[in-house]
Amino acid sequence: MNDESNGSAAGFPETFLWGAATSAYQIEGSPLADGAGPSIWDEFCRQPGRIAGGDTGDVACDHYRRFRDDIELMAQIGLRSYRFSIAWSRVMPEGRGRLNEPGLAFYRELAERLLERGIQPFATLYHWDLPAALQARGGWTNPDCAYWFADYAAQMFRQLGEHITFWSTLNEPWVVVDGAYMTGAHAPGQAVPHAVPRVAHTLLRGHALAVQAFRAEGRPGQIGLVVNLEPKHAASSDTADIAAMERAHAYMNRQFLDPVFLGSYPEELAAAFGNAWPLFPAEEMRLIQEPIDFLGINYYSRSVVCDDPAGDFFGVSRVRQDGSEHTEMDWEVYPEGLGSVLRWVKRRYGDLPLYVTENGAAFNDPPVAGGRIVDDRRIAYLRDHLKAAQGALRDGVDLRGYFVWSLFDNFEWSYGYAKRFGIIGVDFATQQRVLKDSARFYAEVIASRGRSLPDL
Ligand code: IFM
Repeated sequence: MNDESNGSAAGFPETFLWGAATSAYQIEGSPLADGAGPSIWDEFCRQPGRIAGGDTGDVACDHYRRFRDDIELMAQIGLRSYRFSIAWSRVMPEGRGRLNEPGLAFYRELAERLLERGIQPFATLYHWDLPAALQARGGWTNPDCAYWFADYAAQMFRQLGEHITFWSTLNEPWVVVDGAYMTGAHAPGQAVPHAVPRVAHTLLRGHALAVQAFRAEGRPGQIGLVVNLEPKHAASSDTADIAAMERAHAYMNRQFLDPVFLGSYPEELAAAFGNAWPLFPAEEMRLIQEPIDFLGINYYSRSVVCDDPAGDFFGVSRVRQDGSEHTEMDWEVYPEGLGSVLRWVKRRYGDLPLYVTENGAAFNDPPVAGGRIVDDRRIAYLRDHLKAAQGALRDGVDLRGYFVWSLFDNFEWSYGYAKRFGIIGVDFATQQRVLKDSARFYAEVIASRGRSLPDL
C-alpha cells in the first residue's frame, strides 16, 4: 500500500451516502430488557478487571429507550444514513430458534422512523455481541456457528427486510479474531492463538452463508462485508522489518479479503501458524467467494512496524511515531492512509462499490461551555480524512458513502466510557446530549456535499 497524492477538485456525488455509525452494545443499554438474552459482552463486563473502571453496557447511551429523540438529532445533522447493529440476543435470546418479538419491534420502529426522516438504515448483523447461549456451545470456535449466524441473518432479512435494504454481515472480523482469541482483550477473552485460523474461517463461512440467504430471500437491497484496514509501513529498509511488515499486512489487511476475492488465505499466515494451520476444504473456499455488493472499510490510522521476536504472535512490534499527532487511543493521525487503503483495495481486489463505514477519533473534549463542546482536533481529523476520501474518488475509486465513527460518545469496549469518539457528546450521568462543534462541521459538509471543505 503506497501513499499517493489525494488532491481534489469538486464536491461529492449527489447520491453520496453521508452517515454516522454506532453499534448495539456500545449505545443501546437495557441489554436484557423485554425478553432479550445475554450476550458475551454482558458476561465479559461482569468479570473483574476486564473493563476500565468496571464499566458495562447496561445503560450506555440509553438509546434503546431514547432512539426516537436520537433520530431527531440525526436529522438535525442532516444524515442521509445511519449505520447501527442488531443485537443478536435481543432478537433471538438463545441465538437460535425462538424470536423475541419486542426486540424485533425495536429495530422495526427504528428503521421505520429513520425512513420517515429520510435517513437510510444501514444495518450490521454482527458487531461482536454473540449470544451467550451460543458461546456455551463453543461460539465461533464451533464450525456450526456459521450455520447459526446464517439462520439468524435469514430471519432478519425476513423480519426487517421491508425497511432495511443495506446490510452488512460482519463488522471487523479481524478484531473478532484478534481481540477475542489472539489477545483475549475482548469477549469472550480467550488468548488461544492456535484457534485464530479456524475462527476466521468460521466467520467467513457464516458471512458467505448469510449472503446466500439474502439472495435466496430475493429482497431488494445490497449486502456486504465490513473490514478494518490500516497501511503497514516498515520501520526501516532492513529486510527483516520489511518481512515483518508483510506479516502484519497479511494478518490484518489480507486475512479476510484474500479469501473473499481471491479464494485463498495469505501464505504468510500458514507459515506463521505452522502445525496449527488447518487444511481448508476446497468447497468451503469456494463458498467464501460468494460475491458481495459492496465492501465497507473502517479506517482510523496506520502502523509502522519492525521485526521483533519478542513482539506479538507474528514477531512484530509497533514503532510509535513520536513526532506525529496521536488520538486518545494512541493511534497516529494519518489521513493519507485512508486514500491508500481505498486505492489498494481497488488495485488488488477490483473495482467494487466501497463505503467508508467508520472513521473518527477519540479526543479528550473540553467540558460543555455555553451549550457548546469545542472539539477542534476532531474537526481537523474529519476534514483531513474527508479530503483524503475525496482524493480517492477523484482517482476513480467507486466510493459511495462515508460514516463518521461515532454518532455518540459511547462504550468503547475494554476502555469503557473513557474514550470519546462521538460527534454528539453524552453526559452519562444525565444522558444529556450536546451536538459538538464537529457535528455542526459535519452538517455543513453534508449540506454542501463537501464544498464547505477547504481546498475543494
Ligand atoms: O468502537 C469501535 C467500533 O466498535 C469498531 N471499530 C472501531 C471503533 C473504535 O475503536
